Amino acid sequence: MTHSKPTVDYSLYLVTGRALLPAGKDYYESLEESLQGGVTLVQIREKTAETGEFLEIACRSKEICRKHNVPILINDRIDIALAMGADGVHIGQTDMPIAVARSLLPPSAVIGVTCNTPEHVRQAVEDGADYVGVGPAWTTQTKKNLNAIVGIRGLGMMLRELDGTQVKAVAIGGIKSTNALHCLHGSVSTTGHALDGLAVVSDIVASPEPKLAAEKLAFIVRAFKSGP
Ligand code: TZP
Ligand code: MG
Repeated sequence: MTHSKPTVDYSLYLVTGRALLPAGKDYYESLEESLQGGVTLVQIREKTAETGEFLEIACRSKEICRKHNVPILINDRIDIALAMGADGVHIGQTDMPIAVARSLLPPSAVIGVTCNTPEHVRQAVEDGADYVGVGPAWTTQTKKNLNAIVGIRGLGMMLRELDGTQVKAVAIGGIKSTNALHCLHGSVSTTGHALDGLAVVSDIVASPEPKLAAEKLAFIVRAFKSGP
């Protein structure tokens, strides 16, 4: 891992999901095209791969991300992140506690946490998370055992907990180019604290044209950030 924290642009955060690839679409080709389309951060999320396969996927994905100067995070598996020199990890509420992950990872590691309630966010801030993934904004088939949908208002309530902190936030769950702007505008109008980006799986990964799918989403986030 590198020594200083990488500069992270959370605008368009691709979370991978191999099972969602269209028939015949190669995983690495899809990743490459997504990055060409403007993905700014990547998380490798592997729920079914054995350790060796996960490591291989993470290593090859890292090469592709490095070419685009985009940081790569690993879902849950601190050992994989350490083994292949990821930029950090994303951990869930039932995974390893942040403090333990921090103690194992280099100081440069970016650590993100899934949060479903304002209490989760408060705890993540206290525990020193770099960012929180708030949601699920909408329902989705992508994640098994999905937590209760929080909706736009729920996102806003979680974002409020970040006032006065440096902790960043991305929304996740059912986000598509058709509702992305609503997600960004709706959540900021609830409490006045804006999202830093959107985390997306199926709208990019399941697309036969991931570059185009990413371009659409990246355009929306840029438009939101550049103001009215
Ligand atoms: N965590 C909460 S919802 C979700 C994860 C990993 C899946 C989001 O996938 P999609 O396809 O963008 O709805
Ligand atoms: Mg997890």
